[in-house]
Amino acid sequence: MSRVLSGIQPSGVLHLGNYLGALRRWVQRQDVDDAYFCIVDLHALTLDIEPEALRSQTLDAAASYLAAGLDPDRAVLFVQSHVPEHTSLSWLLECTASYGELLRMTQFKDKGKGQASVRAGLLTYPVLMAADILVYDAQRVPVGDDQRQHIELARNLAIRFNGRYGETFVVPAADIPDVGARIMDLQQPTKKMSKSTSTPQGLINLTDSPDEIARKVRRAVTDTDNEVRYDTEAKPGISNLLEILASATGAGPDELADRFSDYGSLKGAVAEAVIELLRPVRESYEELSSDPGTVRAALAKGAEKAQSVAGPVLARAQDAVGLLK
Ligand code: ATP
Ligand code: LTN
Repeated sequence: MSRVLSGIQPSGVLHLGNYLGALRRWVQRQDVDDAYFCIVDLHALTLDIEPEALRSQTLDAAASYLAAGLDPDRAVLFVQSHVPEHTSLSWLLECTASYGELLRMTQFKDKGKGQASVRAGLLTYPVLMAADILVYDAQRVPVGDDQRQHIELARNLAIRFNGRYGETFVVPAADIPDVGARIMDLQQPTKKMSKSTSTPQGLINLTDSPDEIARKVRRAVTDTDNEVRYDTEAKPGISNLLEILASATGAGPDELADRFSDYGSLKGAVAEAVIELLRPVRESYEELSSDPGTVRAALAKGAEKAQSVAGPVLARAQDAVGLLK
């Protein structure tokens, strides 16, 4: 069994990209791997967020985890801030990372752009992410394509720390799917679908009704030549729809392109596939959102288990750098 860890920020309602790039694959992992999945609430503080929104979105994200099929008896489900070992380790890793390498992170450049004041946490965010991973000795990290650079940093920090202080950390590897790793915004198909930057029309949320899904897909931005072809450079909107359909059905995007002769029929098929894919998730989410006790109980159990693993790893790292016991 290999140890896997991943997380999603409670920065908004979870969307189709989170589901296809992360959640759905986590569910497949929980029986074959020793799986740890957290809600990374501390990461959501890197951008401005109302305290009440953070609290409720954290609980909602946990309900989405369960609704997607994660099972607290088969995977460890928890909230990042409930396990303070993450932030303790993060400091040791901040003293391992260099300022220059953090400045080079593309997500820092993108999210910091245009802001009058950039939080220091936005710069050190990938170090906290490295701590999330390393504090569980995780071997694999199932994520979408946008996290590739962050996982590379986690690897580099583990290798550098091990080189300086002796073998301490497992060096993790990214696990990125071939299809569905980068679902694009329906209104701006050259940008990824994102909780914090997409407009409501550009996003398909896990909580959207079938009608909302159909409307958003129908209005998705395409191009004017009406030829269904998978070409992400020349036809980003159509390619995104093909990618979504491929991810939902298991067929390849090129093969699917041959089956449609116009945009209308492609959009109809995409809407139907997404509605059916998300139907059980939304129904289960609705039940769970009226039952916060079940969600909180799952998180409490997860935090206890997570801490029992993270504690000894943190102690190992503290000992390695020379903190007095
Ligand atoms: P934010 O906008 O707050 O950064 P996000 O929507 O980009 O949020 P994250 O919480 O950063 O989502 O990511 C959680 C997981 O979902 C990560 O594994 C990430 O790679 C994956 N993911 C996010 N957006 C997409 C997408 N558009 N396509 C595929 N995977 C995605
Ligand atoms: N940075 C990630 C979220 C994240 C994460 C992690 C993912 C925080 N810690 C640990 C995998 C493993 C993001 O913005 N998607």
